[in-house]
Amino acid sequence: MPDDNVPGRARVVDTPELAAYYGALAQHEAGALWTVANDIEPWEPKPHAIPMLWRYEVLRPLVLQSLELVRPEDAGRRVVMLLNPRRRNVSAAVGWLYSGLQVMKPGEAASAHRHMASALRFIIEGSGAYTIVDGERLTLGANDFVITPNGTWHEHGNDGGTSPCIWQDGLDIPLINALEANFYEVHPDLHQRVGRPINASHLSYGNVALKPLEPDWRKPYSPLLKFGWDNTYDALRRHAAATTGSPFDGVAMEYVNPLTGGPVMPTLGAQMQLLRAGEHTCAHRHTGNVLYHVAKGAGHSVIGGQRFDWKEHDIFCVPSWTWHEHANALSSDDACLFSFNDFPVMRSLALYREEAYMPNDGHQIS
Ligand code: 1HN
Repeated sequence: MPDDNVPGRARVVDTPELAAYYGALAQHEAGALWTVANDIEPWEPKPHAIPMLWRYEVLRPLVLQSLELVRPEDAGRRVVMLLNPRRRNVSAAVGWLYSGLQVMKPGEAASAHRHMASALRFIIEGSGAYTIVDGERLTLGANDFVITPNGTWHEHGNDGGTSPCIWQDGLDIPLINALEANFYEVHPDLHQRVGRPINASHLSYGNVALKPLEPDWRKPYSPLLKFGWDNTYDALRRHAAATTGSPFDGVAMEYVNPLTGGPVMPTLGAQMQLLRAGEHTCAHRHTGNVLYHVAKGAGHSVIGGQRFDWKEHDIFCVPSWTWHEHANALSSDDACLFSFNDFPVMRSLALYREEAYMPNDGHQIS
């Protein structure tokens, strides 16, 4: 809707007197609200980020090239970031979410650090990858999902593998920086002492619908740090046998804190969704930003009216309040989309809103 001539919206016409007045205010670090009111109060969210698709077949060779160019000891982390044209200044892939592809050679290990940003990783390829989070060593395979909540010591390595391992990192670092709340520390010994059994959180908390009677947990994030692909895919297929799923998301499940049923971390949520053979969802939009990773299969999504064709390990984003729908191209197999989002922030600030696309039977393009 145009801003001009709408009662209740700013529509002050410039005059020489007003120009002089604005100049006088500016001299005292003050300004007239009505000159910016319509920009800072848009009718609805106007995301800076644009819908994007990052193709794995294009990025993979570039990620591998970095193995010969920098060492983790020098670079800290050997990562190729995903950038969005109008979010480059804050290193965000979409909204206030950062993402990148990290690579490690067999035998490499990066030192431990901690920060106030929360992080997650989705493993793409390679065997022998591990991450140590607060003294717990987690072994990682393809399509496993692991969290590094804010404030936890963490370090990664690749041992036993014969090929480089590559994973996608996701962090809320642009948000934490925008809130001016970030702290960063290098571990005093450079590496942690592993003080719990390997995969301990998975052993105690990774059991479907069974939780310890006396949980030893009082932290604001999930005690379960790793969510394996086998369990996840199995859960989706079982759920698919019991439901038609959501018209917008197919058969979708959220990775949760098993003690609360809430999101895995205070600022970041994550999901895996299954699109049945040939399924094409209806479009909707919601506040909150999402980065998708194609865990399995091939298809396309229509995001803000634009079609993006994807296949395994491609990554794409849906900016806040942007119409989106997904289609599985395969007529004989399901497709799975991993995604992470800032919904926990939207929900805890009471900002979450959702709307269905009504025209054209719910599809943006025919
Ligand atoms: C970080 O801690 C990691 O631990 C990866 O692997 C990427 C990007 C920004 C800030 C911290 C890691 C990161 C990061």
